[in-house]
Amino acid sequence: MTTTGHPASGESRPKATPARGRFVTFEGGEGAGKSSRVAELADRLRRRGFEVVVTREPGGSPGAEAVRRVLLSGAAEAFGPLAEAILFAAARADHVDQTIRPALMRGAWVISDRFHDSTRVYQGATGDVPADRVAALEEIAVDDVRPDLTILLDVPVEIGLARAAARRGDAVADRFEKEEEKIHERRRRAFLALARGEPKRFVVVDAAQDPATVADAVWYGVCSRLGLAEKD
Ligand code: T5A
Repeated sequence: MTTTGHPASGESRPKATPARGRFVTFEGGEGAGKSSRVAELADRLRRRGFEVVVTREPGGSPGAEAVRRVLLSGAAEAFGPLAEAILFAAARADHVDQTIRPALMRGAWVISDRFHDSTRVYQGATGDVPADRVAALEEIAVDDVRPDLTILLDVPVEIGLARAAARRGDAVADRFEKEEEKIHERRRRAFLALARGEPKRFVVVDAAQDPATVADAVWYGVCSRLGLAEKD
């Protein structure tokens, strides 16, 4: 029996089926508009009467938020991409156990601003952590809690970085934002390759359009893929 509240410690983890809510993740590069679109989608779903849990990565549970601070400050950068990938996985395991799985098991929708595809892209495809290690960490962290739908907000790198810089103002760019433009380009291509590889899970939305148009495209993707009527 679990007494610690941390089943990822090695005890068997409860399964998120069968009375399971819906799990939607948003992915994309810097400044793609994920946080904005997540909030709008949650509002639309709540107006339909659904319980919706909005969360994010890295973070989404007290333990994972503590790891987020370490990762985004750059404090773990010196240990290399594999160590960072392990920290992202540790944060994700806690996030899944403390936040996502309990919500899904009570039938709520969960919308996460980033999830395991970010590790595949940032630490894997463009961080040089071998794919088999990324897959092994993912298996441990995610277990059976896989997204039903992933919205990839695709935006040209220069537009995304300009939006992120405008929003940041005088604050310093974080560990990943500050990297060279060509790395951001590789990340964009890697996300698109993931989407091509799993077309049933992904919906790719052109996020360079105005916010209302992007929000409508997201809503259409969610309704058409997850069986909701588009209009009230
Ligand atoms: N990471 C994360 C990894 O390396 N591995 C992992 O496994 C995980 C989970 C997280 C960082 O960690 C890395 C990836 C990231 O580098 P973060 O602070 O959580 O960092 O930031 P991001 O997820 O990168 O998100 P951003 O803060 O860059 O931006 P969003 O959420 O995509 O965009 P948003 O909604 O904040 O919008 C940015 C600005 O643009 C405007 C908004 O109003 C806002 O000002 N905007 C638009 N403007 C014009 N047209 C539109 N359509 C717009 N949409 C939004």
